[in-house]
Amino acid sequence: MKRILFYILITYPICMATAQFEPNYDETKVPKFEASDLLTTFDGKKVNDTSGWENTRRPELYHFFEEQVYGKVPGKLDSLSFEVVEGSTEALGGKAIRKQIEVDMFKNGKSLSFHILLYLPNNGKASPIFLGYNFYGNHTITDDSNVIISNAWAMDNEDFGISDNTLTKASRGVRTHRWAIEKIIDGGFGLATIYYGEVDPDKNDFSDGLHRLFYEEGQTNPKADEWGSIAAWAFGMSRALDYLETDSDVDAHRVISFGHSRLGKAALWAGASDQRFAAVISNNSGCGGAALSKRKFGETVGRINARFPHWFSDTFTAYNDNEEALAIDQHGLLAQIAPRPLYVASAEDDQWADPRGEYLSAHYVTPVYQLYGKKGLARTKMPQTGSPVHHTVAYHIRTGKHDVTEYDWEQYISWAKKFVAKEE
Ligand code: GTR
Repeated sequence: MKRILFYILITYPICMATAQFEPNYDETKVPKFEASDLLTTFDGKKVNDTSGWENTRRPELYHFFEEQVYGKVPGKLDSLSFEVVEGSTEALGGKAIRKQIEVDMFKNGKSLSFHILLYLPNNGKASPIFLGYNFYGNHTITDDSNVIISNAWAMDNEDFGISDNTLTKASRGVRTHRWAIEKIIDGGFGLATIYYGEVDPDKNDFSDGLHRLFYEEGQTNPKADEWGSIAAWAFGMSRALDYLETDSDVDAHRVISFGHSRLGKAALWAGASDQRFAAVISNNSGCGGAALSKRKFGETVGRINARFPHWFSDTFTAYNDNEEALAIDQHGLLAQIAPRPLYVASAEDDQWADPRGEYLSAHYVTPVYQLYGKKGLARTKMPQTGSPVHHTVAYHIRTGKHDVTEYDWEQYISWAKKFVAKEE
């Protein structure tokens, strides 16, 4: 008896504590909250036109996310250089041009390089581009044996034959299903991709990657309101865009920032912080991406900061289990893309990313697009699975898990043809 009592006394508090930390997947348990009005400034002034949006509200939203969520970039690079290190006009059976570009970033006597893998339609035109990071190296997105294998740190993955944090040819082509290259090229678009680990290795260690270039003498970590990894990845996308602007085979006014999951968060922040991106696609970006934090559905701010302490600025931890204190929710991030085309996509089995929270967030930006006479997602009700809504703001939810599928790409391509590519 005593033993049973002892067991209950010991396990009860543990069970209670875990129960409290179980993710919520029950819509009836979502806290009541009002999403702040995007067209009212933090000090209560109404925004009625595009100049009020561009000169007052959008900058204050940007500064909020910069200071409270992703962190400030502590300055500019000293210099930047590009070199096309490999190329072919006979890629993908002759339908594409391939280029591999080394981008070198210099600051405070230190440097860091990353590689862009670029495929372009072999049609003699300057092409619009999808630009997005990959998780395991440029060589994983295609079977093309000419793709250079990165020597940057990589997450071990037994299924992909990656061990000792080193990429080898064992992982060539393991992620082809996530990149519909042929469809992209046939649709008249180019694809530019970068291994995100070359810009900042995805681990809680600020001694490597981009951050270290910006340190002052003796500094080992970014300051509390400075950038985490997501902002570093976003910065890398902008430097890739710097290169694309120099490439006459690219229509640099039509570069779409694309990303999946954590890299979808980075794609959104890149689009918000760099107005040169023509459009943004968030694929299953979830918490800290498109999803509303105040719903506390699936992944929460506390959870993401505990598991990935290096992704956001330290200031974001003030909202751990305290989402209601956010002056603006993630719809304030999506709104910064306006009036540029924005696509948010979810997957049914990806409840961790809160599909409903992703949809609502995109829905709430509608009034901002209306200021520009553009169409958003007027209905509060989510579209049915497999019934995409394509306006300047677009959304779909598909069947299946957290991933990027052929279906997702088919949607992005047909939407981008209409809203991003140049009319003939
Ligand atoms: C999860 C994380 C998500 C999402 C995802 C991914 O573990 O909780 O926010 O970013 O990783 O990037 O695949």
